[in-house]
Amino acid sequence: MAHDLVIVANRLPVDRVTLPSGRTVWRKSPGGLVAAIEPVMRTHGGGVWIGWAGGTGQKLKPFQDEGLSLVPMAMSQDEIAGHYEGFSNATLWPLYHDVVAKPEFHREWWDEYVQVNQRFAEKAAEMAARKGTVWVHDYQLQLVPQMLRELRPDLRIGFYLHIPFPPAELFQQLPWRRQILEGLLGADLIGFQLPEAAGNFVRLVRQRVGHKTHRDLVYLPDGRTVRAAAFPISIDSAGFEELARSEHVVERAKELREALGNPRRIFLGIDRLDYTKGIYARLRAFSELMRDGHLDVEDAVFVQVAVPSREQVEQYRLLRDDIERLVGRINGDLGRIGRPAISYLHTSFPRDEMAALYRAADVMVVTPYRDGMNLVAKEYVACRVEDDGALVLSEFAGAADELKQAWLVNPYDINGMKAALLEAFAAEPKELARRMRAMRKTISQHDVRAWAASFMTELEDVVPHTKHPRPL
Ligand code: GDG
Repeated sequence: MAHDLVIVANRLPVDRVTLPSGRTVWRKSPGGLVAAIEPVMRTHGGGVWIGWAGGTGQKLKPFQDEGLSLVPMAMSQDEIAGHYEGFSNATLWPLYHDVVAKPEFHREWWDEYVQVNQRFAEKAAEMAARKGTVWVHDYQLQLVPQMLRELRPDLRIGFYLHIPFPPAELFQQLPWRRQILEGLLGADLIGFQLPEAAGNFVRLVRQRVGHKTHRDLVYLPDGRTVRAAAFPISIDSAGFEELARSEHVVERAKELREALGNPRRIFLGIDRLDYTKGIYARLRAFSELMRDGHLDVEDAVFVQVAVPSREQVEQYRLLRDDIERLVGRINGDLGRIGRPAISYLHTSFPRDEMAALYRAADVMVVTPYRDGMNLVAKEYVACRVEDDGALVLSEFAGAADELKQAWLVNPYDINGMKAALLEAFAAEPKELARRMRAMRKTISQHDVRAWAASFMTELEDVVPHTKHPRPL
């Protein structure tokens, strides 16, 4: 069946899980992309989502899940190692995040990346209706727009990058930089989180590929025009707010406080266990405040939820060891019986439990070294229905562009972070309310529906293959 809207993403919005009984079921997967796109599909009357279902080898048939049409793509062991764990998560991910970790360049990984992108493009070409719209997502699939355009020039193609797009000084390290730029230029509209990222892309296209550009437009020799612009992503604000107000979540938040021994203040971090998120530095900052006597385990506890992520990639395994060693040391040095300084959980939770944690936490600490947006920061704000609670937020998260009333910090500056944590800890209710009200207003006006609608509207405005006047 042909579809007017095709979403192409690395992952499907569900994971295939094998239960202890041996039965396999589909479970909604955690992660930024899923939370953002699902409402879009529903408001566009269906459409189809193409993506990997996790796991190896199995050839699965297209199926429906809670009203969504899903097309699973099979990945071989070699493809997972080369495309997913390798080129996507050990080359592009660190390169696009300020080389916080050293990117690895391997030619075999690149070959797998090309091969997987080609297969995804072919599947999208097969599923899309004539003159339909295809929306491709994220760094794992940057070659799909060009490959798809070659197969189906009739389509309208949009691409959205969820992670930062680096400045030329970093991007040009990539041996395959030109192929990536040309791959993206197959799209009619390329969306980024922030204007700086769109600017980085346009500058690189001008310098490296030699195309004419004017502001956010790129003029291709074949007469096509490509637009590169910022569309900051958001969350289902009303949905989170409703959840936060629900009786069971309010009750659960109280239980959580009690379980933690009713400390005066609860600090909270929730992140995928990723080296870009700055978990180690934030826990150190917090522990130094305790060590120096500014905070006490009777007053404060830090709840850190570290969601398991990319566990086959070496850097992630090393990071887990580092963080768990640090947590053990901090609790060993500073904790008392029944009163750890850090309550550390290496797990993921259902949405209700996340909302209860957001409600229970007095200070939310989000300190990535670099982050495309960071939805956790926005979700916290949406859940603070009483206009209380403090957000400590890294300047290097995309969210800092909008959440200006947070305590903004430089995560490389441990003393600066300590000062901000203390201020947030001690802030007066009036000050908290002033800041939170302003942030809540921002979040309620820019939710994920508005984000998707503005991207789709701009994409639909693009008329493929018409010549736009060139600037003089
Ligand atoms: C990438 C970019 C960008 C987390 N743990 C659980 C859980 N989550 C949900 C959160 C949130 C999402 O996952 C995480 O999104 P983030 O934005 O914080 O981070 P990334 O995963 O790195 O996302 C990022 C995003 O894409 C969207 O464009 O903002 O910059 O890196 O929604 O709530 N959800 C549940 N249980 C968990 O344990 N249910």
